[in-house]
Amino acid sequence: ASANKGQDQRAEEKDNAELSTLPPGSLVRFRESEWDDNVGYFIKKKLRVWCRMHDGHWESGQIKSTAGEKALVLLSDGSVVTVPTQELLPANPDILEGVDDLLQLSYLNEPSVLHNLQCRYSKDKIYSKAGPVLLAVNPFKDVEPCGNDYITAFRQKLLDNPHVYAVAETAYNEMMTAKKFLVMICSGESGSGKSETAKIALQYLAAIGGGGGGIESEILQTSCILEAFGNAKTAKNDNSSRFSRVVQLAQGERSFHIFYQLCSGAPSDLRGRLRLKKASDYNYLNQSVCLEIQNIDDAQKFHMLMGALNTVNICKEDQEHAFETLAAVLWLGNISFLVTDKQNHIEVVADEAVINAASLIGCSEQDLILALSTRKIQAGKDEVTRRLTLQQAIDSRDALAKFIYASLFDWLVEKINVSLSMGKHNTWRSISLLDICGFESFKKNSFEQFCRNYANERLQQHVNRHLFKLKQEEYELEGIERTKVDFEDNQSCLDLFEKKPTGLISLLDEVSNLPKATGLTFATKLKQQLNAHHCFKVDRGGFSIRHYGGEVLYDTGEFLEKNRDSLHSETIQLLSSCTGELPQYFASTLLKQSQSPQSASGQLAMLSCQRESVATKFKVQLFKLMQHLESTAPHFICCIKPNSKQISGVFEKDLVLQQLRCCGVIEGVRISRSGYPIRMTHQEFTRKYRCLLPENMACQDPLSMSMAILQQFDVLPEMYQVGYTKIYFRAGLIGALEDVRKQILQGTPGVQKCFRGDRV
Ligand code: AD9
Repeated sequence: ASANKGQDQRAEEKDNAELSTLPPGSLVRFRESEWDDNVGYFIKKKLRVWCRMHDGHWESGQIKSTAGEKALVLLSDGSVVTVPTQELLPANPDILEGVDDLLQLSYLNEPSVLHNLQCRYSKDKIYSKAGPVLLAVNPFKDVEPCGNDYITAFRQKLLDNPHVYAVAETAYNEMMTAKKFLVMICSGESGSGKSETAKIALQYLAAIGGGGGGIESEILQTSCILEAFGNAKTAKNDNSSRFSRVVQLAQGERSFHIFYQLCSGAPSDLRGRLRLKKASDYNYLNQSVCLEIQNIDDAQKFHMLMGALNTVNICKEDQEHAFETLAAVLWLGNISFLVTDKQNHIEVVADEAVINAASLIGCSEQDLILALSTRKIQAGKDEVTRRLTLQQAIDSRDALAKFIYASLFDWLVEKINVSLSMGKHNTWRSISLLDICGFESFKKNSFEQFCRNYANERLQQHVNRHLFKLKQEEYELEGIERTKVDFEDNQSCLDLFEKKPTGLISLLDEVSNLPKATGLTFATKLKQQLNAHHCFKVDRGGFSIRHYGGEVLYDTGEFLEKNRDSLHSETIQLLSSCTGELPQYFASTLLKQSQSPQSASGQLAMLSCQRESVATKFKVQLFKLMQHLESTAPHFICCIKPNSKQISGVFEKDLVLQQLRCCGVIEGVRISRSGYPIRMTHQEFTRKYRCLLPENMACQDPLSMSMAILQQFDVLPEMYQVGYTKIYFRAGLIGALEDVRKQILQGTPGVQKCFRGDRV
């Protein structure tokens, strides 16, 4: 670590000397007029530049000469090209290659940032810092050292390189000293490594905060359980954290791991009790022609899961209930319908699927058949029973399966929390780990991407507020001067989603409530209401939104079906009358949540028409999450996927650049460096450095004393700003003051004089 520091310092010194003739602005900005003025300097000093080629990629080279707007550039492969000077950007000196923190780069343009990350990645250094944000580039193999020795090294501050452990250590210390609520936010696109990173952080926190009572291993084993029930194979990630994919799968993808684990790993007595078949026999699993994941043994994973459930103290009875419920979901998916008339009305085929599903949830076959094939409606004062059409019956069956699975997941989380006795612990300080789904843009984007990207807009605003707005507001409050750094606020895009009654979510709910509406009806409604919004465009039968991460085209085709939560009173009634412990519990939880003061049957009727749409539920949950985040001090980890093939050693620059833009990294570094990254209250500063003042000066108020210390040591005015309550420093200044303080305290002769003469 100290060798690194020495190297960084030398790099900084050399770099500063080389760049002393450049105007200060060019250190933080690229594409500025100063750069054009300094092309001559780059030629004279034979400095490297980045040169944008015809296809848009950047090559490094040296300018040989310029003529008008053109430059002759010698590329590193020996070839010479002529390019317009506006296609050149300054490159960093070699000595800065692969620095730990992007803040240390002299030039912060995109090719320089990418080059730095690629250099580090090629040496298996997957973590870097971008000011306050940790960047983690997915290695797709085991690289950065983890484990107990390293935990101890970070704990004892023997290591200080960028690492998830270092972030967890800082958060832990902040929590213990300031007794605050902390959150570590892992963001990034699917497959970028958020969950793995969160697990590494959890490993560190469990090791240092577990208290040796065995709770560490319980906490770590929860990942195994939550992954089995909450993760699935997708096209982008073999182990992706997902939601709602029980009834419908895309080609090549799988449902939640637990189904396959159960089908291949359950011991024979359990198989018998659940009447379990092979995964390929279930419609919910065989529709995507993908039953296995390369190099993954589902049966072995099932045994590991059983071990984890035991470690977390989920009792055998509860485990059995959970497996019964899973088998019930699979059998529900095998229930089929027979069309009996021209109106498409159906009858349920009373086969083994009905028999097994009914027996596993604990109801009679007849009750299950009625709930899936009929609906009671009010006709005046009378209640009449209508038969369902094929599509209605399928929707009703699938809605029941989804509800049971979602409830099972919530129940499991609840059980784990109770088992870990979360409720009994002090909650006046905590560290939360947020592993949030990342921004997504495919060729075809549907309701799932709509929800994800909306959540990411919100999260981005949170990041913006912290990294940009709060910082600027603080400077203003402190009454200090500072050049404003522009950043794009995404409030208007959020308004597009949230405004009532004409935002996307309100309009989606309005159209979803119309029984005969289609995706086209929705698209037409949007066109009428939102065409004037600058983030919105009706596009190719759907619509597109200008997100902070780029424009995304949404296909309205399945929006309405996915947004409707078609769980009807018949199905809720069925569950509440079941003898199965979990189905009954799920129905009663649902009723409690409705908080209706009516009688039970009245409640059921109310509930089926009052149930919120999926988008609205998502929005409410997101608001709760944001409320929690607002009350916590955040630490950001931005995970980056280096290639789309999920393989190690390949770094696709365009893909990485797009992600850096999406998570606002480049903007974040700019603002951090253009400001004064180190701050202290006047009290803190004077407490530490009053020893540097002659005794007769060390008794004024803190602000005057701060000023006196700075004057005493002749600190350059551009190195600091004095606010009303705090003092702000450029990076590097405190280190210099610290050295002098140490030497004065050690009584090194002549130090003060030398320090003053050199000026900080
Ligand atoms: V999703 O939004 O849930 O689809 P994540 O969470 O971003 O996604 P995940 O953590 O699941 O991605 O990582 C994807 C895969 O990358 C993992 O299954 C590992 O094979 C691989 N990975 C990620 N991070 C690391 C790491 N630090 N070391 C080794 C890693 N492999």
